Amino acid sequence: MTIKTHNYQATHFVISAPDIRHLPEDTGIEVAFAGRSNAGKSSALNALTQQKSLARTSKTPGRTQLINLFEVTEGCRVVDLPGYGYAEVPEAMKRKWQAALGEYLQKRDCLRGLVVLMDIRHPLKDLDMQMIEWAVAMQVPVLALLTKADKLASGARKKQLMAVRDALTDLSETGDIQVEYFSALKKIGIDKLRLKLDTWFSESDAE
Ligand SMILES: Nc1nc2c(ncn2[C@@H]2O[C@H](COP(=O)(O)OP(=O)(O)OP(=O)(O)O)[C@@H](O)[C@H]2O)c(=O)[nH]1
Ligand SMILES: [Mg+2]
Repeated sequence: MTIKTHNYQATHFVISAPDIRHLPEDTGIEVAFAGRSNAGKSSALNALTQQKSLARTSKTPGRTQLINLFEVTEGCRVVDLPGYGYAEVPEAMKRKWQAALGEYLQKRDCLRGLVVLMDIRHPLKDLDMQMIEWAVAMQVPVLALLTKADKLASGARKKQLMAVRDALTDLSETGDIQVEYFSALKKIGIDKLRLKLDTWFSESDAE
């Protein structure tokens, strides 16, 4: 398989959708960014695309409540999913966007890779595990990014990476899971993210 390099800087916004019925046709390839509220999904997308405000970031968790879809190149899209697990939002609102998230993950056929973002200081919460287990069950490959790595000194950072890899060893036997650390702020791990996306976009091209 040859891996095609994509120009992520050319990524542009397509649509914000409340649910999958409002998304464009389910063809081509999509890679979704999922994670708890405030984990750094939108920041990672901006770092990837070298655009300051392609995806909206916020200090207030729960900012991204819609499925935000961006096109890298024709047929290759990245998706900023609503954050999960934030307690301080009204119950009805939480249910609505959690439902949109679940529906996207289960029904969107063109989903070919899942980037699960977790704050390096608080990784592998219940909902993160559920997300990764779900992806393994659906045979969707996972790139787990330990975000805000700049918040830890390099020793602690490596230790945390090893601990997360260790905790995912069993799941890695059945699933395709890679774990790396990442910082949108200090631009750490962006090459690995880019390479993974290039791989996923190329693999599906060949089908
Ligand atoms: N220090 C540091 N802070 C970061 C990094 N990435 C994101 N942040 C901060 O973390 C907060 C949340 O970032 P977002 O990218 O908005 O997080 P999100 O996962 O999209 O959040 P929701 O849209 O609410 O689900 C913001 O205040 C960011 O500035 C990073 O690499 N380092
Ligand atoms: Mg966001």
